Amino acid sequence: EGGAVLVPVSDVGLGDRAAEVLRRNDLGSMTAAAPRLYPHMWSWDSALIAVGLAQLSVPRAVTELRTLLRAQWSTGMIPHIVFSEGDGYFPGPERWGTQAAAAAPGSVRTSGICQPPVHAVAVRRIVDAGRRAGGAAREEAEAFVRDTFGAWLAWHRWLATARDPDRRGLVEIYHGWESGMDNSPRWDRPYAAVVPGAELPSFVRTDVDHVGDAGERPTDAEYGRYLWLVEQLRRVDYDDDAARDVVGFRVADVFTSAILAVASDELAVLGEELGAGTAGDVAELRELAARFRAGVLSTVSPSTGLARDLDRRSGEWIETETVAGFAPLLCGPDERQRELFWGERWCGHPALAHPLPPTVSPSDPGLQPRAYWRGPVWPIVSWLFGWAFERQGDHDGAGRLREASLRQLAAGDFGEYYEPFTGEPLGSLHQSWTAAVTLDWLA
Ligand code: 9YW
Repeated sequence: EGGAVLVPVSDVGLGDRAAEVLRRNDLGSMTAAAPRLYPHMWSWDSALIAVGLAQLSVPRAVTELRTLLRAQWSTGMIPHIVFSEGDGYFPGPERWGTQAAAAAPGSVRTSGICQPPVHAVAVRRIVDAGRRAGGAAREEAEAFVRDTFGAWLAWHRWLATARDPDRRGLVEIYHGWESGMDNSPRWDRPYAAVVPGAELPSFVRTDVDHVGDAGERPTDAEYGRYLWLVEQLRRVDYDDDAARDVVGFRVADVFTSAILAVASDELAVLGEELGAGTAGDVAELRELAARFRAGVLSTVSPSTGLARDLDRRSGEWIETETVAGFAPLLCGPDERQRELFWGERWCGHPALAHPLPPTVSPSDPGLQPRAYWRGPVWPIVSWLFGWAFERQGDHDGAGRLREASLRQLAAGDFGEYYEPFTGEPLGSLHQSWTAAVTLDWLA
């Protein structure tokens, strides 16, 4: 990134450094997910970034989410990337070709897929921060909810219809990118069935130029499949019904489903508190919360106690032991899962640098400690569980995750992800959402 070098950690506190990262990545009305690797706005990043911004400036946090909503499709979908003027990221807007999609917005360039719906969690945080600050901040936060309640509701409705046509209470995804956990071993089997056609236009990756070691990123073969799915969706102009028939990857994602459940509850409470939406809207959100929570619970493996994704194309359960297996714990209290979470197959594993959930169980020999979603600890994942624990009244659990995370983050690099056994920051440094959740933990 341009500009001066960040001041050493000894000179200023961790919170000041985190705020500085968000300031530097600020593009005006959106925040780049990372200075070089990700020069655009990502959907679930922007929500978590708003959680951090709310601690610095409620109006700036509101602006972040208003920018995201300007990119919402007429179907209700919130796209996973809103492109800035910046370049250096592939696939960019030309490759996505979403201008041909009937539902895409006219004035903003976006991708054509989505990401987990954590946004209502951020809206709640913004309202709470506004109320603490009082005065104009409170008014702005509350007005924001009244203005945008319908847009968030449309987003949840779209997920519950276009992506759960059989009403199983599980959100289907058409691309690993939609899960936010791009190359998680959860997706290995479904991706094995994705065979890029000869018609796949050639491509040059740029992501590997921005990290020290390409081994921390997905492989070229993985990228070929990612782009083939984009190609399949593009050919049907991202039409929801057509996409379902043509796309080579269709998986019911249990983690996204848990987020939809808990975020629907949050949105219902906000609607009620602020008199936004009708009583019917609030009741509908509560129904969604119940339906998706039941869907999540229906996937739990009796033998491992972990929730599973379902490959809709092969009909098979996905049994890999990843952090997504704790989806039930994210959307409600669950004693058996809580024990597993702190137990020695997970956060209590003796070899971990910090008692935090890695993306793959440290007892699984397949864990790759430096490889993206195949083993490293992602601070935002720890934050989501801490937030959920707090919400469930488990202050002890939330406090443990907060303390361990702040120790992991103390050097002030704000890594995209961390090596679980050494605590080394990996991927992009000065990652916006890592800085943002740090600010929330410090508040
Ligand atoms: C990519 C921005 C995004 C996150 C995803 C993460 C990564 C982008 O970065 O994906 O091109 O690989 O997997 O969850 O939103 O931080």
